[in-house]
Amino acid sequence: MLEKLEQIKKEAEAFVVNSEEEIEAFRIQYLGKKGKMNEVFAEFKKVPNEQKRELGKKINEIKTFLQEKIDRFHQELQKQPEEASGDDLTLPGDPVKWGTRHPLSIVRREIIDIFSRLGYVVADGPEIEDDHHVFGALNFPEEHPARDMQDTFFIEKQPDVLLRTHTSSIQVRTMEQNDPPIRVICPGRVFRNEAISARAHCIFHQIEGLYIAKDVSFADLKQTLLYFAREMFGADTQIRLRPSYFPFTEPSAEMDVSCTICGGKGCNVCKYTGWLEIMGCGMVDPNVLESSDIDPEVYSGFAFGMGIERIAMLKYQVKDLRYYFENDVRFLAQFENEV
Ligand code: 2NL
Repeated sequence: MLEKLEQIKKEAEAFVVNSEEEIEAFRIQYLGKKGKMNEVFAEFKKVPNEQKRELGKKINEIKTFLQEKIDRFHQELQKQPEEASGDDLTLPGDPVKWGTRHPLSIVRREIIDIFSRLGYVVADGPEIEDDHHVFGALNFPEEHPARDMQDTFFIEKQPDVLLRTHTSSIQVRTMEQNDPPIRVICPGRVFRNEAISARAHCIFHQIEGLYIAKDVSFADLKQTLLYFAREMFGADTQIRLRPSYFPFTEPSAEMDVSCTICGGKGCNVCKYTGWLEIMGCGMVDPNVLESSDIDPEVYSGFAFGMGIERIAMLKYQVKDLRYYFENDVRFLAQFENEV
């Protein structure tokens, strides 16, 4: 009998309930008229008198245990719904930390903003191109070294499939699809077969502009670029144009801005020249207009191009191109306060 009582206690200890009905079922099973405790009590009556004292004590102990267990079940059940609604579901969630804009994105957006104030619209094009849009339509001679596997990533030679080496291919597509006046700004990723170092990378970003209309002159080019330089680097910025060469422009020039660090006095950033080279530009070569079916006798235009990495290097004093592509948050997090 003692064993039976121990068994009842063990069973009851392991019992779990989830509702009032289950508590009542528990009570009936153990303390009900036909319950386990009454079975024990019936047997108790037959027990010899000398054992009654000890057994009676045990029976009372288990009864109390069962009753307490039922009381605890009731308490716990009442507590549960309260606990669930104890969380205030209207509280704001844990804040997610915002990422930061990449310096190249910041600078690209700034350049686009400046030119959109002059009426330029953004144009886009494919990164995988053909010889015609990257070289042929841009007056590159047949034997030009850029057309070589050594300088350009070819996916296929015949027919030619290659990664664009400059964003000028976007402008060629724009000229093929639109009649002048054309006023576009073309940002994009470009690819060149170069050994990676602090100053060169096989992937970089350019932004080019193209303006074609009637009577566009070199003076228009110069004033447009002066406006850009002053918006980008500050109202005191000076510019200078040096003669240069590109296959797609004639005449061509490099544009320098007065050093953004020393203001032109000379420092180690401008190598004590007072000037920083920031872009190439020129009047669109008549051959280029003709290739895209634009009559050079009626229309003229200018174009310019710059490397976004270079502008961002000057703006933020980034000393190594590789930082732009490594995704190191210690570098990226420094642009937290930029938009
Ligand atoms: C540079 C120089 C330049 C252009 C890009 C261009 C495009 C067409 C026609 C004529 Cl469709 N020109 N683009 C012109 C001069 C310079 O970029 O140093 N870029 C990083």
